[in-house]
Amino acid sequence: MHIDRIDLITIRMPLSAPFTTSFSTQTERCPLLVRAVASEGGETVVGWGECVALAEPYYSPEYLEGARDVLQRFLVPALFEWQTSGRPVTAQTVSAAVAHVVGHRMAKAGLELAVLDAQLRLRHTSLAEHLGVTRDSVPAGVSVGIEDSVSALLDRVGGFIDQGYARIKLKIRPGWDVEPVRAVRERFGDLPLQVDANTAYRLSDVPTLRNLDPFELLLIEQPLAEDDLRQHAILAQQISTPVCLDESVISAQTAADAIALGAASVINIKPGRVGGYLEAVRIHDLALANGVAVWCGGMLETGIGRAANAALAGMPGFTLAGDISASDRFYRQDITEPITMTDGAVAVPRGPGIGVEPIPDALADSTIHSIELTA
Ligand code: NPG
Repeated sequence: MHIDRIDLITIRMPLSAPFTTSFSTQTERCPLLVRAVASEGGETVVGWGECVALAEPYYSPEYLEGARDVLQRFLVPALFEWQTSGRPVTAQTVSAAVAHVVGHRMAKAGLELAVLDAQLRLRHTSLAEHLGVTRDSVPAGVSVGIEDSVSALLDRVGGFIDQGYARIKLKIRPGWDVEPVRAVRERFGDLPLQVDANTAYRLSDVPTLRNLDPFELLLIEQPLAEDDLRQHAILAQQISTPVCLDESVISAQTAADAIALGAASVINIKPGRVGGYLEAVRIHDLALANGVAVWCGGMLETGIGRAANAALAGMPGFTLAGDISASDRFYRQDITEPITMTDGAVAVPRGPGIGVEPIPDALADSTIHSIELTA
């Protein structure tokens, strides 16, 4: 496969409603799409990837403009140089081609997905088939932001339950934890429920976190800081809610450390956070071998990332519902055909590659910045 050209396309998508987490309120999303034009044996295809970095470095050190810069100045040139020196360019070699660039996993993941999508399209294979996925659909979970009041939260949750979501995740932070969880349990009974703190607590908050124990949550996600693996292990001994890691797990290596330390009995796998789908599969395999449950997280992806996540989430270790919701959870208009939910599940895409591509008009309408890089 020869990569002829790579475009870095930044788009702006307003959210249908503000989304508040313990670290910020998002009102719009500006994803960075990676478009790879690739050819082989006289056939030319376009592969798409999505970089999940947020506009600000609040969730992770990476952020939109930094990711675009590192892609433009280092990652894409490194891939072209790798190709020019006669080494094969495949999704499996992207990480080696850019290994000398430290970190920047979200940027690397966007590039790798574009190459992977192109490669699979050239082979007329779907990502699901490539991953050995046999399921037709995956259960759809929904992430519910922090609201201004408990009654507003109950309305939001009620709306998602009416739509058929299979699992609810509540964002929490100090001051917005036990009360909203109790209210949701009292109103809606024993629905599959979990919470996500996005690093907002300290070990000194154990008494508060223990007050969540009676609600029999599926898990508490990333209660403590990203680099507090040892403290998560201590916390896991002190509460009965299973501890799940998100921000802390940036690679198969950190997943292995977390499992060995007892810092996580569940892992949220976000391909973007860990450097791509290939590393995500490694974490899945490692977790499965160690009896650690995994589920697929989300970063408010467009249909591009959402479709690829739906394929990944079909792998056997994904035993918990992921943050794989329909496009209309966040966006009035997606840039692809909308990802939809039926009976609480999202279909595993079966078309070539990731199975979706941007609708040209929708892409053009939302594009705010574009860079063209040629081999
Ligand atoms: O369904 O795509 C989705 C969003 C799921 O809550 C979600 N993501 O920390 O997991 C997270 C969280 C997030 C929100 C991440 C905002 C980044 C920004």
